[in-house]
Order: sequence, then C-alpha cells, then structure tokens
Amino acid sequence: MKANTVDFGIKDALAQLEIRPVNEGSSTGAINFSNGEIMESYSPVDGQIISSVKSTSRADYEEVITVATEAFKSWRTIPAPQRGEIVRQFAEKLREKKEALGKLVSYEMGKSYQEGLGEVQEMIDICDFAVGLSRQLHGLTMHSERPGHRMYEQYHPLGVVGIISAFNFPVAVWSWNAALAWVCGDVCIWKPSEKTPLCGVACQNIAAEVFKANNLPEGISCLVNGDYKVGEFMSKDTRIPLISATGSTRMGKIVAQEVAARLGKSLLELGGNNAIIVTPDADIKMTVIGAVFGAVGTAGQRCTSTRRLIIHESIYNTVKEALVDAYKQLRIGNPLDEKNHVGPLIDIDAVEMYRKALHEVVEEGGTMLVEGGVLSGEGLESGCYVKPAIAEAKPHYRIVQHETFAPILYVLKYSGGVENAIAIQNNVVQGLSSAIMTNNLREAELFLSVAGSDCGIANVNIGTSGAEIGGAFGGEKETGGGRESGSDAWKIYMRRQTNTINYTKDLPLAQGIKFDL
Ligand code: UN1
Repeated sequence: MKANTVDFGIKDALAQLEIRPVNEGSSTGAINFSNGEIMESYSPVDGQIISSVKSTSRADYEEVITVATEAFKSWRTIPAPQRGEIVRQFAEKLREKKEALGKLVSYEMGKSYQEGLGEVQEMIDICDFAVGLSRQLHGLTMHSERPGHRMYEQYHPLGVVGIISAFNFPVAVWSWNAALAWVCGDVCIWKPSEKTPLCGVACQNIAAEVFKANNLPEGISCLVNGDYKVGEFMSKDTRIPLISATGSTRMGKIVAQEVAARLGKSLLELGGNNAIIVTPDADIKMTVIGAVFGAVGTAGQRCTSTRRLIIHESIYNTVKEALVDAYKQLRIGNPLDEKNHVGPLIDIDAVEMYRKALHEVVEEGGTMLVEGGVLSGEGLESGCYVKPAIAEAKPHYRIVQHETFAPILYVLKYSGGVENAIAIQNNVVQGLSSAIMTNNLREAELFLSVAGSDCGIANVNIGTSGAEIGGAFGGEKETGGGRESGSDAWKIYMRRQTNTINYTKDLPLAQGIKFDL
C-alpha cells in the first residue's frame, strides 16, 4: 500500500474493522468454511490491492443456507422488541466504527470520505428506525360478518432473506434490508458486489460481534461472496422466500425471472435516469447546487444521480452559464482528501463506459458544454479519475435514454408550460427519482399530481439524490417497482396471515351459505 493512502488512516481503519490479508468469503461470523477461489479487491483510489476474500463455492453455499435456516428457527421466536434491542446494539457499534467504516467505503468504492460517513450514518438511521418499528409491526382488525366471530391479520417473518447489493452503496443498502428483516424475525444471506467485498466483510464482522455477545446464532447474518453465479444460487433457491436485489436493470430482469419462476418474492431497486425540471420560477442558486451535487456526487454513480436537466428556454442560458462556472470549482482527486469533491469511478470498465457515452452523445448531435476526459498524473495512477462533463442534448437521443453510471449531465431545453417538461421527464424507461425547481405552486403541485412525475421519488426544490431513510425508497417501470427502507417497506419482509376466530357454539358460514347435515 502506498504511503499517501496510509496517511489517510486506511491502515488503522482496516485493523479496526478486522480486515485481514485473506478474508473468508462465505461466513456466518465464527464459522468459516470457504474453499472458493481468492478474489482480490482493488481500490480505485490508488489501484492497489487492499486485501482479498475467498469466494463462495456451491458446497460453501449449502452450508451457509443450512446454518441460516437453522438460525431462523430460534430467531423468529424471540419477541420483536427484543430483536429490536439487538439492532440497537448493532447501531451502537456502527457509531463506534463510523469513521473506520466510512473510510473503508471511501477507499474501496471511491466515494468521498464525507459521503462514506454519510453512508454509515444512513445505516445508523435505518437501525434506529428499525428499533422503533420492532414495536410497530401492526396488522389490522376487521369486523366479521358473522356473529361471535373476530377477524384480524398478523405478520410473521418470512425466513431467509437474500440480499444482493451493488458497489455504489456497499454498506447502506444492505443495512436497509438487514435491519428491517432482522426486526421482522428473518435471517439474512448477503452477497455484496464483487467490486466491494471488503465492505461486506467489515459489516459482517460488526454484526457477528453483536450476535455473539448476545449468545445468538451467527447464522442470523450470513455473508457470501462471488460473481453472478452466487447470485444465481440465491435467486433459484426455494429456501429463500425473498430476494432483494439492487443493481442494473439488466441484472434485475434476470433475477426477477429466476425468482418468479419459483414463485418467490423479489424486491428490485434498479436503474434510474433521474431528471430535474428547472422552470422560469426556479431559484437559480439552489438549482445549481442541487444539480451539481446530484450529477457529480459519488462521481455520478448513485442510482439517484441527476442525469438530465430539463430547463425552460427563458432561463436556459443563465442556468447553463451558472453550471459551467460551478463545474470550474470542482476538485477531482483522492476522495479521502477532504478538499476534493469528486473521486474516481469504480474501475476501468466504468471509465470505458463513460468514454463511450461521451463519444455517443456527440455522435448523436450533442454539444459538449464542459468537456470530459480521463485524468492522469500524480495520485491519479489508478486510471479511474474522470472529469465531470456536461453535454447539451436532445431528450430522444439513445444515450440520454440510457443510464450511464458516470458524472455526465445532459442539459435539455423545453418551451411552453411545465407539462411539456414533465412529458420529457417521464419519457424514459426508468422511473426512480425526479425533481422540480420552482417557486410556483401550480407547477410544483402539477408535478406531484397524477398527471405529474411517474417516478417513485418526486421532489420539489431539492435534487434527485440524497433521500432520507424514513420514506419508502424505490421506483417504477424498469427501476423494478420495489420499495426499501422507511414507511411500510417492512411488509415485504413478512408474510401476512388473516385469522378468523369463532367464539360461539354455532358454525355459520360466510356469505350466508346454508350447509345443514
Ligand atoms: C443507490 O444509489 O442505490 O438517495 C442508493 C440517495 C441515497 C441512496 C442511494 N440515500 O441518493
């Protein structure tokens, strides 16, 4: 490891998180039985190998599922508020290790240290939410049509929940699922992205410590590692009633079909193509801050990243100039160095996709407003650092319709009323996040109305990214339809049971049917 990264405290962080030279890839904490191939984790920050993990073989996987299934039998009988207490302790550990974990997220994934800390904060927030929820897994009571009968519904845990997560939020997305699933009484098997396996190991170590301290089976939280093949073990496995998968639409379509083929449940959080509409009544200063953070935050690798800016022609030039000016202030470099705003892309393949997209937008007739390019030089040797770019484009361009996980912002012009901008915003296959910048109540309300945005998230006067955990998170159309995190997203982790109890000596049938013997 290079001196400059050690200086940012990486070595200490790895030690605190118990990241060893080779980490067991399939593990339920104390139980290590991985025999699979070694997978190395490279940092996009400096191109160095951080450490390695063993991938999960089919035989390992069978052991993991057995341990998880066994753990479920006891975990489900623990009262939900007591399960909440375990999640509370997990959140306490996260608070203790926030800096170390935030640093590992930044170093292994490449997002800024501030965003790494934000991601761990998001984990803490969902745990706090889950603790409260553990006393609120409410069902309804209904009035029976029959005398002396009582009806109600209750929620029971599902069993083993499979979590497949992406590299861009290598720890938070797991926790959105795991914290809720745990209070619901489920156990989890997590396959983190093969690009960020050490974040998985670090979280697993923290969770295992909590379960162990409470004499609970460590199979409540299981980790498996590997590529799509391990994901396939999970999505085809009838012993896993729910698969929660975050990633590309391509991956989601495969997972959805495999899970549906066995009539399992899936929760999908897939691609976005998020737009901000900027109307003549927008506050330009706020618009620029929102758009720039949305487009370049996490180097444009959030599923909520702002990819399209739909600007009214009357303010088009003003917004354009303000944006170009703001981009001049951006500092790109080592994300652990807090003076930088933008870190590297995840790997060289991502850089290639960025390059192709820039080429394609120009080919299709677009004009570069802020030129892109791959950076080189001291501290940039990984080859993953790219310049955030802005292109003037048209809504129908193929590349504008497509989600490229990179800091490329397409600016699009609209004329006439806000309904024209809404039509452009909705005219893509994805439906995750959307926003409008306006101080005009009519425009804002129309955007939020049934004739407005068709996305799972629709914001007024804030950007498309940075959702809080309290709301349900997810989107429509090719985003997959799933909802994670807050509100009543917990219900997908449970099975609903309707109960009818007769406390009379008669047996009347519903719908007044007579059946006398
Ligand atoms: C993702 O990119 O998969 O709303 C999740 C946000 C974050 C989560 C993004 N809270 O930008």
